[in-house]
Amino acid sequence: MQKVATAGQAIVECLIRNGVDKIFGIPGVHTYHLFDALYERRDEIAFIGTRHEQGAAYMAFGYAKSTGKIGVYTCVPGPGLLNTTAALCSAYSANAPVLCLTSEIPAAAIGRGYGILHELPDQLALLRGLTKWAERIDHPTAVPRVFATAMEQLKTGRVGPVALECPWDTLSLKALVDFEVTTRSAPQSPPDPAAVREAAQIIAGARRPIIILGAGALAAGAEILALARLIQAPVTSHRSGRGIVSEELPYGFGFAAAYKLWLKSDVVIAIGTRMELAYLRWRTFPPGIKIVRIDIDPREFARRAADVGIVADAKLGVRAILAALQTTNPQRVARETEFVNTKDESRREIEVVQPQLAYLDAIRAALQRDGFFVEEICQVGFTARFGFPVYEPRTYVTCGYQENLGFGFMTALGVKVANPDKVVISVTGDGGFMFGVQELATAVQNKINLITIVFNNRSFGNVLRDQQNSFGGRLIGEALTNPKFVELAESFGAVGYRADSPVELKLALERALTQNAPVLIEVPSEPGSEASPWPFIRPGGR
Ligand SMILES: Cc1ncc(C[n+]2csc(CCOP(=O)(O)OP(=O)(O)O)c2C)c(N)n1
Ligand SMILES: [Mg+2]
Repeated sequence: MQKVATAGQAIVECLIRNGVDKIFGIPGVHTYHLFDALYERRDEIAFIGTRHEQGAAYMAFGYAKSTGKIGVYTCVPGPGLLNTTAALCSAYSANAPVLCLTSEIPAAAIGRGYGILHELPDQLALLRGLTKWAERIDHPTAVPRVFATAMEQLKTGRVGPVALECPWDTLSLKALVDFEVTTRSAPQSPPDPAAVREAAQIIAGARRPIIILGAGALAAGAEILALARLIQAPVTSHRSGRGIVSEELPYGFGFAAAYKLWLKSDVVIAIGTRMELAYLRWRTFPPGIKIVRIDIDPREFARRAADVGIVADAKLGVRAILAALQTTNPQRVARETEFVNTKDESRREIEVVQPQLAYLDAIRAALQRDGFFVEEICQVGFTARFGFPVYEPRTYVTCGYQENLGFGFMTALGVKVANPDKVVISVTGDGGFMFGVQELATAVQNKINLITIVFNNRSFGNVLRDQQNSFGGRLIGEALTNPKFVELAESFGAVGYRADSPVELKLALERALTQNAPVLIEVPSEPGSEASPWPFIRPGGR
């Protein structure tokens, strides 16, 4: 199809052609022509305005992370863009397909240093440093081609965020645009048969194999479960890979439980993961353990060497291994009872992490198995990583290795927009929640009816504990004076409850689930009153 369009109209046309039906953001003079084009197509693509650009970017992140679909946000260049960078680097660290659409100063002024409204010295370089791929759109006719590459970057190989900037004046430039661009997506190369044979040989010889998953394995759940059954291996994950193999099954392990078997393992099969769990959290490798890795990103094998590295999509890689094992896998002793017992034992051990675990039990009981749980950098969030069982892929939403405080509530809003019929629960500390409190207005205005539980210990609790334990109680920067959260929620037009115990939280959640509005539940506690979850995240000390 050819038609006369501004660059703004061409961008919106390309968004729609690529199945995008939601866009988050804040308008400004540099993006008016993009917004006018969005107005024209408002029946096909819904715009959701936020109260700060970080909210828009986190919402796009939550949308993408919880679905695997492209999450799109738009912002003005310079400060608007800079406001989104923590979310953008989260999308990078959590392998989420987020598309950032921003503008630029007028094309002819770029790089000249006039000091034009929202000018940055080299915005494109900044974008390239924060994303998998970034490009400038120089002319309306270039939009379909640039977009095609952006989509390819978003959908193929290792997933990550992408950014496009289109200068202020270019957005309103009109031209005859041809939208029929053909992309030549490279076909997925099959895994190297020699590497597969070698991997299968190692796995066939393993007596106590273990499987560790990351975000790269999200689409390979059925194959991985088949492999786990065939070789009688426990399956675990640090964050993003949780729920790929349900923790309801004997094979699905939270990492605290998996650690108990890790130390006795002889082969690890790591699929679509950087292996942060083994290298940075557990840090102890069982002597002589063999490492087999499957990863679509060949650079991973340069970072962390493997005995056998298979460059492949997780599904194709595991399928190939399964096929190779058909003839070589030995008769194996069933380990299901051992697995169930190990998990029971681990559950008894983690019971000490109170009151967080009791609150998480109340949440798990209230949340349907396919409901979404969005973690945070807080005491309950840290505990959830090993103490909140996950049953479905993508339902445990994390920010990956950035661990940026405050991501949770805003990300959860995007999760709810993408999954309006599912229950979405955001857990957050008082500190983290206040990073995005203004987006309560966005939730109310757009009827984004999520449930947010604010654990209010009137402090940056993790900092408080660290300063107490490692700095002799020289407390600085940890104490927080907070608003009255229930009244705060109500003043925004949301529903506010308070729960003083796990039993009360359970009741509050039951009420929350019947509300047709965003709900905030405040759970107050004394500063420093939570047991440390860290011994189970990083065994042997921080
Ligand atoms: C963007 C960012 N800033 C600062 C930190 C450092 N940090 C980690 S945990 C934490 C305290 C969190 O406090 P709160 O949200 O109240 O949770 P709590 O630990 O009290 O449960 C801080 C400041 C961080 N991880 N990310
Ligand atoms: Mg706190």
